[in-house]
Amino acid sequence: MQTVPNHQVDNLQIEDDRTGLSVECLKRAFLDNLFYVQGKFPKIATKNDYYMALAYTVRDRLLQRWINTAVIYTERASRTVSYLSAEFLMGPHLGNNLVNLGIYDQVKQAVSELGLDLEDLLEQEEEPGLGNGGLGRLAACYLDSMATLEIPSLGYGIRYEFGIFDQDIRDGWQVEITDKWLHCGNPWEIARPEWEVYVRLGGHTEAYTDEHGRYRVRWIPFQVIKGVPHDTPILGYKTNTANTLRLWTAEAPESFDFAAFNSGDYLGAVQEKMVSENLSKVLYPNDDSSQGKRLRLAQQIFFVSCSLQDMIRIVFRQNVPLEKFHEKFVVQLNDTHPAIAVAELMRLLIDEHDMGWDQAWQITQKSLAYTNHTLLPEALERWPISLFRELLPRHLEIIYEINYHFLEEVKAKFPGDSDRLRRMSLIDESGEKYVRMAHLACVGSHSINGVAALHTKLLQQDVLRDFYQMYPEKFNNKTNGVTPRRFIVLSNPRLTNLISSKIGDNWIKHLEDLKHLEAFVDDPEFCSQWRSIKSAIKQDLVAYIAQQNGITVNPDSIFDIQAKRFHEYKRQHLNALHIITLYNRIKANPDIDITPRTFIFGGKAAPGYYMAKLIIKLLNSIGDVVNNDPDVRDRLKVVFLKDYSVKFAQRVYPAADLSEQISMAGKEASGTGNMKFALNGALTIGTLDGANVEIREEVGEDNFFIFGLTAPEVYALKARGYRPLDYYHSNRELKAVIDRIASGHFSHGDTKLFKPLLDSLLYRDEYLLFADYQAYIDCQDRVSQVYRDRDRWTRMSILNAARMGKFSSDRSIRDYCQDIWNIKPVPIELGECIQAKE
Ligand code: Z57
Repeated sequence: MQTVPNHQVDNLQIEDDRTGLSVECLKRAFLDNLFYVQGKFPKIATKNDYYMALAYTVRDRLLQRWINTAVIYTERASRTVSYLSAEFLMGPHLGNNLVNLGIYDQVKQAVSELGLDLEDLLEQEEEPGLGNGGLGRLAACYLDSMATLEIPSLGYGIRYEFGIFDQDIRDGWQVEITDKWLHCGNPWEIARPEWEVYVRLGGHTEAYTDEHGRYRVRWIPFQVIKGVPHDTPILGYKTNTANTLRLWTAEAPESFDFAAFNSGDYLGAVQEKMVSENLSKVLYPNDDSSQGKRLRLAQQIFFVSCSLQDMIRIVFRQNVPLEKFHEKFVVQLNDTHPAIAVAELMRLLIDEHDMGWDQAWQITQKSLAYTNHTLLPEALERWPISLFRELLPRHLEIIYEINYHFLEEVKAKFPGDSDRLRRMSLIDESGEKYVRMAHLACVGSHSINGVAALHTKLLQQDVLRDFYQMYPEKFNNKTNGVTPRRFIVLSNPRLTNLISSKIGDNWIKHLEDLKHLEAFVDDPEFCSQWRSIKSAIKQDLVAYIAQQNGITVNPDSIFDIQAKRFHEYKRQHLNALHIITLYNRIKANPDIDITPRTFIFGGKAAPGYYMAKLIIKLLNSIGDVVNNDPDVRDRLKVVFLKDYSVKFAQRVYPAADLSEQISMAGKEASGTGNMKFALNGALTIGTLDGANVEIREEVGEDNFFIFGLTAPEVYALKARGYRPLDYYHSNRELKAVIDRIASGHFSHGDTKLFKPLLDSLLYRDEYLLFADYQAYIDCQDRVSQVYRDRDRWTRMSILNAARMGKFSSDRSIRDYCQDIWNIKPVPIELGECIQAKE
């Protein structure tokens, strides 16, 4: 191991020390950071010290780009996207920044010359799990693409102290453990206390007349919370752009403490501080469902108000008149979680900046745009009026006034249609009164988009039908996409190198170029390289599973993977029915010729979602029996990989042969895991749901395993009256599967354990597992057949990857820029405006 180099004998400039990209320079900077930041030298440094030293070395190389970007945006007062999201599921930063800076190989060499392994150091990073699943990860992919396309943008959200819980599996059950992602410090963020803002909560309002004789409202809050921004640079791929992710932490304002301190109530002041800090304490762990908790509403107004105030500060600093707010910023609302922005922007413009209602309303509508991510009724946010009044009395008044004007508009367009008024009102008055956040978002925005073609169509026909009839011009589709930088270049270097060796590396920024791979689909040499890469990656996962789960897996078996949040509509239990079907076939005929399969599951269940947790228990219980039954002879293995995360996902996607996308049609808004699997050469078995429809269109129906009812067929069946018991009685294999579970075969004879799950299937089956069962089994039998034809499978795998160009998040962001944001790239030149040294 080398020692710290002597600075005197080296003639590097300080700038080079902080920005240089040569291996020599990187080594020096690394040791320098180890010494001066971590206070360690190689002999006593831990792995984490090395990780931190490397992270700071990389951060130093980002800062010049970051500062340059900020200066140029400020000088030009560039039009900017504000992406408001309660979740940003970023994944580890280090590897991604190495890829985007284009210094992965140099750094690998630099650390290896110091006797270290880069993969080892990357493994050290605790990822910021500040999101639940698809919605939060989409926000992260979009930040990557905006930076890569040189689009000025700010991501705004909450810096949760505890992100999504860590998942452990004990006795087959999910157990939640608090996520302490900050406990070793976070080298990627910089706190900006100088830009703190204050957010009010509770209290009451008072009307008064101002000096111009105008009616005004004063809000006397019960509580004030301070928001402190923490900034993380978001680097584009091989550009000089470094945008910002700005996350807010909640603190108690000092002035409040002081009052209490002076009165001698020191502990009371500390108490107050703790109450305030609660606001950014923890991420709500529900994906696709809303709980209606008070603290959650407080989190929403907190980050929305902080962010809008921050934007107004920027507008003033850049000498843009507030009347032109909508020219400087476009604010994209990631679902309804930030929909309170409609009322908050109105309040800021009217109450705090003296603007009139009509002008404020124009600016608000022109600035805001709303993305819907769900068709599930339980995910549509509604807040009880009583809670709203208690926490946000002024916002409730504003919402009532918006509603008044809005309903007048509806009356004018649809005279005499009182039922329509009742359906469209911002207030649900059918029982206890609620504020409907999706309605607020629709009314207050100039654009409403769904996240896949089918989803947008269903929004227009069903969930938001009245709004589509009222404002057809606001509706548009923006099919989701994923970033190829993280989800193939970083996570699958072997495939990346093979692809680039054939078609160059333009595809990394222009994913449609992957289509040039089609020219090699009949090249036996290429096909065999493709196959051996997949096989090597599967081998890596085999080793991981052996070490993690103690299960021996056959690397030649089909790696059949379902990795996503647990939810009944996603139907992980349909997958379970297939496993048991194969198991029953083996039990009935142990010598049956079966294509070996490894069923791999990953994903978390919301802690309060009993049925989802029971499904996890079922999968683990099936694994315990199937994996150890001598009759099975290792032809089937069931593996539950605990604590699925972005970091882990990067390992899983490249290893898949088969991607399970089997939601009930009409329920999955888009899905994005489906895209990541296919991009890495997995074939999909899926329903015609969400973006599956478009993936199949792109890869060709011969290269996609489709099954099951379509969305219209689902509605028709439910309308006719669906009777799951009929399927149970008439389908011999299905009955045997259900009876096998009911018999206690997977629960040590306990016939009660899975009864709630079985009852819900037999007597309700809301997500039509029984109706789709036979089609699914038949389709899986076809998969097993095709897999036996190695060459055919490889060909299909290559064509899948080659035809995924559409699903780059770069394409999605270009579409947002064109149709909604009206924003053009602002290229950043390095060097001229800011030097690292005076
Ligand atoms: C979430 O992850 C999604 C929707 C929601 O309403 C909430 Br809350 C969380 C997901 C959808 O379920 C996926 O289908 C979609 O691909 C993803 O959002 C990104 O749009």
